[in-house]
Amino acid sequence: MRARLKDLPVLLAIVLINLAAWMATKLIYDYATYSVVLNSLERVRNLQVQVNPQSQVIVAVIDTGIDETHPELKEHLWKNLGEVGYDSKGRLKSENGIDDDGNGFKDDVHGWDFTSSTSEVEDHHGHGTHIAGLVVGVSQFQVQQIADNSKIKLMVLKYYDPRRLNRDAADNTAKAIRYAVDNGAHIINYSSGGAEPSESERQAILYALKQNVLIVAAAGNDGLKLGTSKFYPASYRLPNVLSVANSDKNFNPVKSSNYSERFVDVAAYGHRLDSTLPHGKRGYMTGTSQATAVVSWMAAHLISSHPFQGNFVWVRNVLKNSGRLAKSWQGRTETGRVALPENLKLAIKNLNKPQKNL
Ligand SMILES: [Ca+2]
Ligand SMILES: [Ca+2]
Repeated sequence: MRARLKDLPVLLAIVLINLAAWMATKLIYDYATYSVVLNSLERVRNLQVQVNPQSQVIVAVIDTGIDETHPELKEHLWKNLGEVGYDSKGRLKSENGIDDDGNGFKDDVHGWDFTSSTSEVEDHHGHGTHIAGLVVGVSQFQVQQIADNSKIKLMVLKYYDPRRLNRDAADNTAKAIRYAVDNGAHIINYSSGGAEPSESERQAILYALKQNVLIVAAAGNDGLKLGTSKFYPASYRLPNVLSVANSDKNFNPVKSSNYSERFVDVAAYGHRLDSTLPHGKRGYMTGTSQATAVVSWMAAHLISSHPFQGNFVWVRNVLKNSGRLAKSWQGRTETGRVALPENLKLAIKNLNKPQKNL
């Protein structure tokens, strides 16, 4: 039935009421949408401020390789997930001779040997296996302070093999640093160095700096003051290199350790430390190499125990400044401190306390 003319005001009223109802609904809906967006933004903002502690911390150990079968180390080996499991032809990705994850390296499950350009990372020296043990906290004094080291994973990068001399070690180091950065290492442990600078090594460290990766490096074992004497990478004095001197457990400098108020950041225990050795053994070694590995272990715990700021500067500063002040180290490192796990634990506890709004 068609509407008559006299019904027009009623019809108009109905239309107006419906229009008002639609607008009100839209406004409510828009406000609800707006609230959802606001809440989402707030959540994202909070996430940016509070990144959860890492479920695992990957430390790239640039050294002489590792005993992959050592009972104290095998559970700590980093796994490149793109090179495990089976390929489409049913072959093991770890052994098929194919670069399954396309990172430029074939079958690199635990890391890479830059001396032979293969994924074979066996340690024919012993140094790398000892350092790897300290990075995952196997030494007696480490276990006494922090027993659970299960979150620390080792990316094994071999830059030196005593069976292959005349290879450019610094060039291998540079390649290893780039591999570590590209494949997700949080920290790079470099318990080595040399008196000559290398432009390729320096460029690789700058590459790590851009990607926020910390390099913990040895101060060297010449018993010299760094300055006129050089030991690289410490002597590059780059902001993402934390250089470490060797202290005995009475907080005295070990005579063989290099030192400098300007080129060495901090000291750590590195004197007669027990750790893993090839063929499933254990043994003692001394040096700034060992002290460096202890600091990398502490850096890994810091990253795994506290909402990570994603910034090497923060990690470096906490490690440098939370150590114990020691008179015998005044003027011998920048901080005059010895980095100790007990002090780091205290620092983490304070960092994790709820912050009051000022
Ligand atoms: Ca690969
Ligand atoms: Ca493969």
